[in-house]
Amino acid sequence: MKKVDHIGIAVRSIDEVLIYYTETLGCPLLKIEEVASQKVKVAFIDAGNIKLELLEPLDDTGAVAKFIEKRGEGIHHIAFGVENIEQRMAELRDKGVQLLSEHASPGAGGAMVAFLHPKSSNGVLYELCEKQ
Ligand code: CMX
Repeated sequence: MKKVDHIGIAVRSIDEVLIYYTETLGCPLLKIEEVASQKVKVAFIDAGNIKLELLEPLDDTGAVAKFIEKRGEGIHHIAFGVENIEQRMAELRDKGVQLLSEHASPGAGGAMVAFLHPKSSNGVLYELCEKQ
């Protein structure tokens, strides 16, 4: 992996925390969108050499809602930018890494995404992210 694309941060309410990122920290808001397939609303923040992705649950059943319920708000995942996601997934699978899906699926910003199980990554949820 050569590039971290973004860091995902689970929050209860984007509306409530946005001013902290934009005004207090001085990092511009890039865009807000809903990713229905992941049951989240996301806000991308420009933090210079990297983006922060604020993740707000859309309901009580998604992965981020469960994360907040169990652990509270905080760093949720680290996303590597990759060029050929299906090939990367196959390479990692061959190396014994546990992936959370057979194939990549559409994520925020029109990217194709896939996740590595935190159990096979020392307790860290990693995302692979291929921009289209
Ligand atoms: N980072 C690190 N560990 C995590 C984690 C995270 N984000 N989320 C869950 N875990 C850990 C749990 O603490 C738990 O560990 P223990 O067994 O030691 O307690 C273990 O993983 C299993 O967790 P769980 O609470 O039982 O939750 P689930 O098994 O239902 O789901 C996971 C965990 C990672 C498989 C699920 O969250 C998932 O499929 N994630 C991928 C999709 C996703 O996260 N989407 C949201 C982001 C969308 C986006 O970026 O657009």
